[in-house]
Amino acid sequence: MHIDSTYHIPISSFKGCFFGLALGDALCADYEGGILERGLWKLISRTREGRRRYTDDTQMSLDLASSLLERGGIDQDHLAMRFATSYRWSRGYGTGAAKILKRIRGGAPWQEVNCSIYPQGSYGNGAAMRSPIVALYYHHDPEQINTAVERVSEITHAHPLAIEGAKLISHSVSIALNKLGFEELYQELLLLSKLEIYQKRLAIAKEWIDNKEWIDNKEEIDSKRVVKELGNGIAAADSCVTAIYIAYAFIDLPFMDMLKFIQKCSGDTDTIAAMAGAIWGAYNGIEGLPQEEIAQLESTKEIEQYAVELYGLGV
Ligand code: AR6
Ligand code: MG
Repeated sequence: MHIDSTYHIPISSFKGCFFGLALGDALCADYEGGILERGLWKLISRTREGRRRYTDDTQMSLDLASSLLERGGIDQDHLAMRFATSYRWSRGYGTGAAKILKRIRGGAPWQEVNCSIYPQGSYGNGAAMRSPIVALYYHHDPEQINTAVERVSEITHAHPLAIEGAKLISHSVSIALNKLGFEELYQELLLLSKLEIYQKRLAIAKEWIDNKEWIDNKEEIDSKRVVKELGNGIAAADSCVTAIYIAYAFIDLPFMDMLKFIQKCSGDTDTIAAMAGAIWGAYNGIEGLPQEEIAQLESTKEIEQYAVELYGLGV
């Protein structure tokens, strides 16, 4: 990555990334899936203290941050057990991921269960949604990101599509932390991307960002077109490029406008918003996020503390 070594990443970018992820997740969870899922989430979307609850995206990101900090790096067995002990059905985990985590909690080694539901492992976006934390941990040494993402992902998501999606998201966060634009991001992701579906979708995103028609003409971005060409599903291939595109399309616009657009796209709204939120927050810093919404979120002290500790590693 061609990073300007004179640029000093502020702590605000770390907080922005972690809070952007959690806010995107919590504020878009109401909009995920069909009527039943939305109805159920409305019932449990607040904690007893009235705080806004987040879902598995933020939970796994907190688990990853705590394990990395505690172990001083990636300890896959420790991380697998941390993911498994935090598992609660009420956080809305994917069905395959839920089964894997329950088996790990029951004592099965992660290496034996990560391909027990699907022979090649899960291609869901569950690895990508936590991958921003890898970028924060390795911000002083981005060359480590690819291998680190592979090791963090394969515990629950061994499929190449899930791993490549997670790498794209992690590198996007890294680029955004360094305040670089979409052109630099695209060049970086192009070098990294091996699978055709990602290459195709990245090229579409690039064309749309280059054209910027919706801004010049004051037109809205067409959500139907985004869904049709980039996807809005739970598969990593149907959501990672979508999140990257949306984050950069809205990079100079308000965070809540971005979330409203993601809600309009429907589908896996919370995870697309978590990934886009992490990228947007890394670029714009915590000052850009709606403070009144942060004040209502659960576990804000924990998120803040992890962001500060992750930042401290590179200073
Ligand atoms: N073959 C067929 N279907 C698959 C495969 C595969 N190899 N991999 C995944 N699926 P999962 P996640 C389908 O369970 O990625 C939550 O809301 C299958 O239908 O690994 O951790 C999160 O917040 C499976 O149930 O979950 C995310 O938004 C589904 O993809 C989302 O769910 C999800 O894979 C995915 O979370
Ligand atoms: Mg989700």
